[in-house]
Amino acid sequence: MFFLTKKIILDCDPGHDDAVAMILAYGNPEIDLLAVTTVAGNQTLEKVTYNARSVSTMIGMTDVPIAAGSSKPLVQAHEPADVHGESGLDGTELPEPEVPLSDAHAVDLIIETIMRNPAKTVSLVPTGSLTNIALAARKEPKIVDRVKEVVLMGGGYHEGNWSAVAEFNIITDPEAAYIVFNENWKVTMVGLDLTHQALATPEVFNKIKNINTQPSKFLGELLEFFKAMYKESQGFDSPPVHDPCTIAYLIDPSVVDTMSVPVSIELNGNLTRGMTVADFRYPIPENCNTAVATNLDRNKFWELIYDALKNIG
Ligand code: PIR
Ligand code: CA
Repeated sequence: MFFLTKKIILDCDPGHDDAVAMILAYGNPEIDLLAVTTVAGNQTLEKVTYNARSVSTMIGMTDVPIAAGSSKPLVQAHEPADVHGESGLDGTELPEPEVPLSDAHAVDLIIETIMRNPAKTVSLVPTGSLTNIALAARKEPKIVDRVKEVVLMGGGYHEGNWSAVAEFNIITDPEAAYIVFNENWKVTMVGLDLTHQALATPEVFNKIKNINTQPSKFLGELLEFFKAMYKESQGFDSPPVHDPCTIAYLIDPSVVDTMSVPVSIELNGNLTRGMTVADFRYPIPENCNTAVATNLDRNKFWELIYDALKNIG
């Protein structure tokens, strides 16, 4: 099948699964990765930015600009996610970054990249807290009309991981999420309901190992660490690899089923702050510009990951 190349900006906080998203975005020929921007989330801004550059170096991605963004959420204090370890990418030896860091702030690089490209050609793919994206929409409101769509990893309509009802990327900056979900652009939420289907099973580990390249070894080590942490902290036998599900959806929409429903961000609940409240009641309003991901074609998803690794070599 023939797909048109999709231009994307990956805004991330690597992060084990963010690293897999970078690999998929760079290794898949349908994706034109215009920029990688970073945001404090899984670890401090300094650490996740180092990690983004280190992963880029490992996979030979020397031609994609990397810019650092917000070091803090809009309102609350920053809180790292311990499942990624002290470095944010524990479990392997990270290569010394050989790719430069852009002088631009992530927010400016995001705006500049969207405005320089034709309207409705660039998709924004946030896989961390939504701070940079919210700030970009506020600093240059024209981007809202101009982007093709926002496909983000975050939230969940029936699942939480950081509270009973909230997911890490949303609860770490709910005000930013509120801005992003309420702007007049198309937002597809690839949340925990979907990403908890993207489990790195023993079969997946084997397949990755058998590819037998430096990047596949690197990825195998990262996933081993993630697996151990997920077992210890959340009781999973196989760890969910959240972030690349966004990219997989953009490459081939048949990998991820979605449903268009209104989604609102809870800011005030004592128990529910950071919840992504999806309203499945009939009828769905006509002007609904939010959608949620529901079902993953697991085989197609993992095949995309293997192919990307093979392409990277
Ligand atoms: C945070 C993450 C993953 C696992 C836990 N327990 C906490 C990060 C991932 O990088 C992903 O983007 C999202 N946040 C999943 O909640
Ligand atoms: Ca992430």
